Amino acid sequence: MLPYLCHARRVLPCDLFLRYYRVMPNYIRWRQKGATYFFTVVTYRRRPILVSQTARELLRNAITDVQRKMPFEMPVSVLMPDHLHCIWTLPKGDDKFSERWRQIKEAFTHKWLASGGRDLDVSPQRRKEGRRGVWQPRFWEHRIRDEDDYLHHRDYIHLNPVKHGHARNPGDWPWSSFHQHVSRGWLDPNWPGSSAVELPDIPE
Ligand code: NI
Repeated sequence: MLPYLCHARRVLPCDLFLRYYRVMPNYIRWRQKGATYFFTVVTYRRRPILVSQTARELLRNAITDVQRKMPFEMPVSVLMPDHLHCIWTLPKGDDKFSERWRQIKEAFTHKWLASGGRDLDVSPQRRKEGRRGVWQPRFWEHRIRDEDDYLHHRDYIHLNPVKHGHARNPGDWPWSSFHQHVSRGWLDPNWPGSSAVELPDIPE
């Protein structure tokens, strides 16, 4: 996709170079803190419960509560009705993303059920372990390798509402970090327009 910085000065046209610079400092800033990961987290049996106002508030609160106890940054995210994709950067030397997700899912489930949300049946064994039918167990995780990998996953996330048929353009879907990236000048409001975007191969 975009060449590395040392090549950029020589070969890139001016506007591309500027666009490149607008993206880069943030990736470098996040990378210096610790490892960066891409995640996909899915609801139990893909029930489309996540974009109701209640669910959105509960999920946001669950994430910020966990962030307060165990900090991480979430520079890119998108909420779909039955799953979410996001990128996290953890503090240096910290790889406890599973514990963070466990707490986020647990807090959401607890509040969701308390607010009248329904769960689905799980097996008696699962129920004995305290599982409820709200989230699919586990999650998809990928460690971001470099700048290109970061940009591919960022683009994948912002294009997800289009990919799943919920929106014609990334800007049409409200629950996406695309809007923040536009307001900070990192992305054009009409992105991707007619330009081809290289996306990673991700199952969800
Ligand atoms: Ni998706």
